[in-house]
Amino acid sequence: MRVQVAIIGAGPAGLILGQLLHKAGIDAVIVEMHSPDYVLHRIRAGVLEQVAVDLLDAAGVGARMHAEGLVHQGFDLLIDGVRRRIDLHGLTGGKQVMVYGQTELTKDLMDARRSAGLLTIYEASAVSVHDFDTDRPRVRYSKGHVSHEIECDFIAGCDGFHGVCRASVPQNAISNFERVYPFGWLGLLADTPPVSDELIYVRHPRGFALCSMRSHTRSRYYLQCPLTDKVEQWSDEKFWDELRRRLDPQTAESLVTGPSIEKSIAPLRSFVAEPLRFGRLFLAGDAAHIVPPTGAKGLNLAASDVRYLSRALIEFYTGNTEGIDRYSERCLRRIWKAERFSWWMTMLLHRFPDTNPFDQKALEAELDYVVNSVAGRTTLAENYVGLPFND
Ligand code: RFL
Ligand code: PHB
Repeated sequence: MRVQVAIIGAGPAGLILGQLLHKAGIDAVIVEMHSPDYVLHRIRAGVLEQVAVDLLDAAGVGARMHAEGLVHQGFDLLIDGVRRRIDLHGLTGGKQVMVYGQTELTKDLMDARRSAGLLTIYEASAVSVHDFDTDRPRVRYSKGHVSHEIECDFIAGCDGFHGVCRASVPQNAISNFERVYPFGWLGLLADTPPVSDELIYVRHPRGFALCSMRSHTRSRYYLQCPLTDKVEQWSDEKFWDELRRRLDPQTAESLVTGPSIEKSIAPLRSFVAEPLRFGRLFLAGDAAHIVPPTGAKGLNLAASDVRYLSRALIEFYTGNTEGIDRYSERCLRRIWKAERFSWWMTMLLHRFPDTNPFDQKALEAELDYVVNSVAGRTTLAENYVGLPFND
């Protein structure tokens, strides 16, 4: 098979890129190791920045998101038992975010791909990338014990943190920057009405908690937990009890509990690989960087990478190589700001087992400043809704 662009991975990055390229008349195939069902049922992100919403509109997949997504103009911080609203809309000159589950977004993108008759090869095994230092890169994979080869102009590595693309780059050509956190997030999804109309980020001596949602009837909650915890140790009852303990009495009182639909533990990590381009191989999304979910930036960064990448590839086919030459630098400027913000939110709101008492006091003072100064709240708000593009 020969295509212009071979995309590895059918997560949000790969699917959005596929849609944007299709709109521009560029021929692309997606190669994904898992089944459509598996990809559709990974419960992950919930908050989209305006730039991600705009991109999904540009890709022609925004209709259901606008009909069913929830526009949020603020969120609450619950610190030392006191709830304080961060007025995103007021602090940023009218910006807001969209609460719409990654599963729904993935479904919309898959449906659009299917109805346009675009090829996605699911359940591909032994995927490998070759010759990306030439202008004839290749992708090999097996399906049903038969080996296949795709010849292309470019490979887009949208295959997530554990993917094959970043791992195929020569070690001496790439630098990795990483920080791992000594805790995870235990997430629970339930068909119960959300405890509040807006998200609540909770800092508590027992650990961080987050009250989020997917709709008016479906809630998503998270608890900071030790990395050694196993999901099986957390009955639904234990989860709800612990969440109530981390909330203020009034919020705890209004919490509606019910059986979980899903429960999982995710470790927290900050990671950036540099650069993002290796000849004709480009990394995008979680393949290139990971943020702890505290700032709700992972999916949004994946969207902003593929915005740059789609534009770069479209420009290339009109004879201009500036976009592909500057892809890495443009993405990294935005990535590092989101990395900094996600790290900062994580430091401020979580309980670190080994923080010394001075650092602890300094963090508390910083949080006090952020919440009680307009400048502090504005910094938080403008990063949360998403920084503007610099191009
Ligand atoms: P994905 O979604 O991991 O997709 C990569 C795809 O590549 C496939 N793959 C391969 N395919 C072929 N060959 C191989 N060798 C392959 N190896 C892997 C995989 O099967 C998969 O289908 O990466 P992508 O597209 O870059 O998207 C990134 C986002 O999924 C991720 O950043 C977000 O979910 C992060 N995130 C959040 N982001 C937000 O913007 N807002 C949020 O509110 C938010 N909340 C979250 C989150 C992530 C979480 N977890 C579970 C880490 C909450 C949580 C709990
Ligand atoms: C979610 O709803 O899954 C969610 C929301 C906000 C975050 C992280 C996760 O910061």
